[in-house]
Amino acid sequence: MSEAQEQQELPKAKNRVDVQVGLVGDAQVGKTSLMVKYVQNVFDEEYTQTLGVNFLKRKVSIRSTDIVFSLMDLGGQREFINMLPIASLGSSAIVFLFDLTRPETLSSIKEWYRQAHGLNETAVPLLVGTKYDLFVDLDPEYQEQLSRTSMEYAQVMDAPLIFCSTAKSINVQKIFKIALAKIFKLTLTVQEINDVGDPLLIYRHLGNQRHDSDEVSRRSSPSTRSSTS
Ligand SMILES: Nc1nc2c(ncn2[C@@H]2O[C@H](COP(=O)(O)OP(=O)(O)OP(=O)(O)O)[C@@H](O)[C@H]2O)c(=O)[nH]1
Ligand SMILES: [Mg+2]
Repeated sequence: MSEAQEQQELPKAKNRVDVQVGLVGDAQVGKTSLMVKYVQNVFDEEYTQTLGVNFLKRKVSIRSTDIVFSLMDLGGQREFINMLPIASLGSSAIVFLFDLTRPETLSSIKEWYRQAHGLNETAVPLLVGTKYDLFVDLDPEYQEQLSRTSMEYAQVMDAPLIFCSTAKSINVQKIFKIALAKIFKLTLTVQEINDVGDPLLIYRHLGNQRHDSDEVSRRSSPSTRSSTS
């Protein structure tokens, strides 16, 4: 059989792109919960501290491309900071998480960003506020203040800002859709949410200033208009 015939008879192989995403932030903000929800669609109310780095994979298909996400979840206790390179180096996006009910976890983002961005300047940063289901019951003035401060942080980091609830499945899938769109510089049709008090989803003018040197951005250009779930 000639080579041309052989190629015709084999099923067409899908393109495969590997994308590593790091998850960082203080202890108990909900990094592991978010990753497990995204990969296994399960939520556990009980807290199990992450010792070192957790790692899960999920495949999503966009048109003829399989995107294989490798999610690297770093334990938030200070003692694991020496493992930050595992979550940062090689990541195309780094998700910085804080707990919407604990403002001090947002303040900590400065230090997480300084260190992770220092290790990997080309990774797309995303700023994610967790536990929106609890936040929405707090004092409206607090909600307003925290939302405004988060927006300022997102602006400085040039990072999309997303409020989510893993417990109530709010904006979980969208975090990773936005990460993918920013990594591959794709147009995204997800509706933005800008009103204070709502689960914010702001990405259009944020997270676009990454250098072009990241190799994944040259490897494929699937469209996120088709479903990624
Ligand atoms: N109500 C509510 N609780 C949540 C949510 N996400 C996580 N939690 C809870 O918050 C606690 C901490 O969640 P984890 O995912 O273990 O936090 P973590 O950031 O991985 O913590 P470390 O591993 O110590 O860094 C657990 O009890 C979760 O059930 C959420 O969206 N809503
Ligand atoms: Mg954890």
